[in-house]
Amino acid sequence: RDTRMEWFRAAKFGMFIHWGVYAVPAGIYKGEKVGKYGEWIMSDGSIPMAEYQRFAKKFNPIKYDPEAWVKLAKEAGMKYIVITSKHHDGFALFDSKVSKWDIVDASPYGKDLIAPLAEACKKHGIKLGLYYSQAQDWNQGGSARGKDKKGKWDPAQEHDMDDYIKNIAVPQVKEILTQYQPAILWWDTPRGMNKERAEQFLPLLKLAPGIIHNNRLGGDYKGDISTPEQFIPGTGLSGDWESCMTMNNTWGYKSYDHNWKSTETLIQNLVDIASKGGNFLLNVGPTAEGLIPEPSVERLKNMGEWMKKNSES
Ligand code: JFZ
Repeated sequence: RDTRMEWFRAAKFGMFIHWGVYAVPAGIYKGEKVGKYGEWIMSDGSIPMAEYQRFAKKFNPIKYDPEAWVKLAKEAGMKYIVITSKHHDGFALFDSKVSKWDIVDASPYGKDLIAPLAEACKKHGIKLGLYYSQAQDWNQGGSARGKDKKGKWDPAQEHDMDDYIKNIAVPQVKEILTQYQPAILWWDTPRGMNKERAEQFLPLLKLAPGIIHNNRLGGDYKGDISTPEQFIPGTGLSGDWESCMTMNNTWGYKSYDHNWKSTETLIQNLVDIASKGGNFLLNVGPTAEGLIPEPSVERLKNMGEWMKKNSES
């Protein structure tokens, strides 16, 4: 009997965390509001590498309290957390030995952000998943899109993708799998991937026994779960699935996005998804100081209260 998916099927509800250097500009570049998603600001604003990298010098999340985040997730009734260990800007929230574009070498904070979260998760019985952008890496030679899907926007980005896969992405996936033993590897996005590139990642998964991975690796690999994004599928979706969704309009923190979904809507989404056999991965976008925005905290607490009330006999 394959028991690997059991915890995931029972979980129903998880916390997605989009966090990184993009929380510094928080959606604003040169005084202008840029793009749809906060974490896409470098691409949407065609920000040159050298300039974007300066934001890291202001990424100093001294208010980061991973145990408080885990407790909040638990209070909301969530059973797992998936955090961006590296998003498309390539910045690693962990101490990578193969790159200086990480929290330890490029920020004033200087400490691994994933390690203490992994520890807090373990302590409180919450599963930890890691999001890793394997194909897009706008600062280290992975694929890129840029405004109007034109590709790279800074000559400094010219770099062989196979070289990037071999020397950055594969070693970093090895690092996160061995160091944190995550329960989920959440690939994103398959842009520029092919079978040959995807196949360099697959054998690494055995480094974290029992790991579940999603369908965004590329090279036609389907993974263990499909990932409808920002919508709830109808009935009849086969296989394991997880709907991920923002609480306002952005994944990564934006200072001016106040378009919050109501607690009622969020509860309805959770019930709708759970009744159809899926999981709900609900996003928070912490600030550069390391705080989950108050409207998100409030909604998560309210969801938890609703669940508690409705599970009493
Ligand atoms: C990706 C990222 O580009 C985005 O920043 C965020 O992390 C999100 C969770 O995932 O965006 C996608 C990926 C897949 C689809 C749409 C947006 N899709 O399948 O429709």
